[in-house]
Amino acid sequence: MSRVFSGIQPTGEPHIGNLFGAMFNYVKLGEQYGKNALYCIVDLHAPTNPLAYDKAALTQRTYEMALANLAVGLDPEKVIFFVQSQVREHSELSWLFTVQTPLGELERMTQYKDKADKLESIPSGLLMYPVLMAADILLYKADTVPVGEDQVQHIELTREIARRFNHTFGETFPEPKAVLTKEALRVPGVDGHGKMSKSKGPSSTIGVLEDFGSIWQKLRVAPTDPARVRRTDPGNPDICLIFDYHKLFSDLPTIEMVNVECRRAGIGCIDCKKALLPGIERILSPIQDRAAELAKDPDRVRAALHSGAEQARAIAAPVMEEVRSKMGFMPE
Ligand code: AQP
Repeated sequence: MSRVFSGIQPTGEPHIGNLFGAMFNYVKLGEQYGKNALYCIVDLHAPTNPLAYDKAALTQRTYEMALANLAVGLDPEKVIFFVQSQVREHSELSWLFTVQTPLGELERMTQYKDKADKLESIPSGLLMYPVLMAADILLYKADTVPVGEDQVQHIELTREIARRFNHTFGETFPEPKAVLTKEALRVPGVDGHGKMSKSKGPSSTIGVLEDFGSIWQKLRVAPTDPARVRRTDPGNPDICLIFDYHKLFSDLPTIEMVNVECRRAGIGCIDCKKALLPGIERILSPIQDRAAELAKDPDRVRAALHSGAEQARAIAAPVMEEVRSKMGFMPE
């Protein structure tokens, strides 16, 4: 039996990188897999990065992340949707994997190196992040993980952790594979500095629930092809993040028009950015409307998460029993 697992951190507002890289895929795979699709707001990951963790905001961000996913179309009646910290087994399995994972494998992770570079004091939790992620996935014996390209190295490590456990303690876990959305491998940040990321703050992101006026203010000043100094200079859409966004939001004739006209200086950058707005509104408006509707009844959202945690625990508990027994711990 095949099973899907994926997680999303409540480290800020969900953005269009999350939407195209992961959230749309959650809905699509959820329709196929039903209760064998588990989606989790991975709040235990949030404190691993001190620059992104905010104790006062964590509960609210967790709620907002749930709301956004439901608004995008995740149906908690059909899939299992829950909050990681409400299923204690994630932490337990994470520790049992930690004790088996060589330090060198973790130190090689590029996300760890990028984040550690920005910190004066590095919490060991930042290094252990991919071990917790492996526990998240393997706790449900999931074999299919819809993620953005930034997580592929972590899935490789998860496979390694599963292989090592199976080799030492006997066949237990599948070796999961990443499922990528081809058109949104790595959505660039609107500030032009690397991938769009919640933890970099609102200057990097276009929020799924963001007001269109605010989105336009960000797009208006977003960097484009740096070689295009004057309106009459031809541009190169292949290195322009606005063109990347067109490929996500616009219809084919608009994408084609922008591609051709930019190269022959037939369209200026501001007009090219304005041409993006109808596509953004077409895709985000219905999501924002649904979110406004759901926000009228926050208790319903919380009840859905609570029920999701119970369903997740029902799968996780026997897996933990199996792991404890195979590792030689005294039965309760
Ligand atoms: N820019 C992106 N393009 C495509 N996919 C993306 N994902 C994240 N950013 C992009 C995918 O979204 C899912 C949730 O990942 P996350 O919660 O780690 O998202 P984030 O915005 O990257 O969050 P943070 O807090 O800012 O994390 P860091 O600091 O790790 O970047 C994943 O499937 C991810 O691949």
